[in-house]
Amino acid sequence: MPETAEQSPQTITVLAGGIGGAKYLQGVRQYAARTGAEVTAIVNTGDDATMHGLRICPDLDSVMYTLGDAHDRDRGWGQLGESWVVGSELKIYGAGPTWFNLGDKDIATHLVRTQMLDAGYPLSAVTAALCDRWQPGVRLLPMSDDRCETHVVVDLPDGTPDQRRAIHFQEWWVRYRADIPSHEFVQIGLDQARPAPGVLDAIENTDLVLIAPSNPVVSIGTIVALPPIRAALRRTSAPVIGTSPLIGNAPLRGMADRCLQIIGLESSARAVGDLYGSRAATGILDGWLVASADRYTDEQLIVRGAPLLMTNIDATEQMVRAAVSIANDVASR
Ligand code: FO1
Repeated sequence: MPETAEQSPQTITVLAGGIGGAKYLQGVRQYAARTGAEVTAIVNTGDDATMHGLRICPDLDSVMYTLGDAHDRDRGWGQLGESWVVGSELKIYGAGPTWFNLGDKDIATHLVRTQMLDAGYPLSAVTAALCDRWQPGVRLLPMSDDRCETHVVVDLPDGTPDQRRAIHFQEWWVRYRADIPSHEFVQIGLDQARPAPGVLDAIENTDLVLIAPSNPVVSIGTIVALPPIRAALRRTSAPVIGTSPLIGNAPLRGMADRCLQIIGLESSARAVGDLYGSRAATGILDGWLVASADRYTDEQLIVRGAPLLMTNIDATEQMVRAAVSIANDVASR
């Protein structure tokens, strides 16, 4: 962190999930454009799935399309001006999963990604190639080039009682809307998954690390579940400042509250702050930006309140500036 407060971070690394993370990165990019900073986004790949033989990376695509200004503003995922011809044909064939909608433009992304992966390119190289077209204006890194999918242990509605099964996160969220008895999240392959090239360097050699207001369990939780990433966050000389994904202790959209409930936590800014933990203890945070209404005090963490509604990019940039201000306080302690 620069020695004087009025200077701003020249390199910023952001841990992010999908839709909320993409909106937050629009604010980080705008802030960085004003200060000349370089931004690297480390994006969750736990939501990734293979459907109809195509490798789909929802969070990487949400970030890429949003920063490429091509995202559908209402749906939150996929592209503007989408058509659904191929998906409809698949449904007529009864080719499952029929509950997962694939847009025609989106299918082109998945075809390019799947072809490159099949040719042996790692996901990080594929992502860089896709970004050549979309020009997101930040460097996009998958958290890992290795598969590390989030599955959910549930009681299936049509199964015999107490017959627990693990289903893919996408089936849990898209097919069942997270509305079935759910017991646990499991990241398949977590122990073998290595951080993608550049990820640890982006955490350890930067002026500032920001944790986006993404789902704390299945997005940020998945990224920091990789032991080398968690260790790098605890080791970096950069301040690590998180922004709460809750307002009034509830998420705007998505299923953060449902996910917190499943791991036995209440839906509150304090519970998420405790989940991430302070670096003064065994966690990853130096500072925690929460919605004004959710403010609380913590002995080991600088907790500040601010408006957290990302109504537009300027509002989001103000959130980023609030996080930078906490980082300056941390650095000058
Ligand atoms: N979300 C849905 O609610 N319904 C869908 O049919 C759906 C399809 C889909 C296809 C590609 C993609 O990248 C994302 C898609 N999503 C869909 C959103 C996705 O489930 C979420 O973006 C994340 O995985 C959770 O944040």
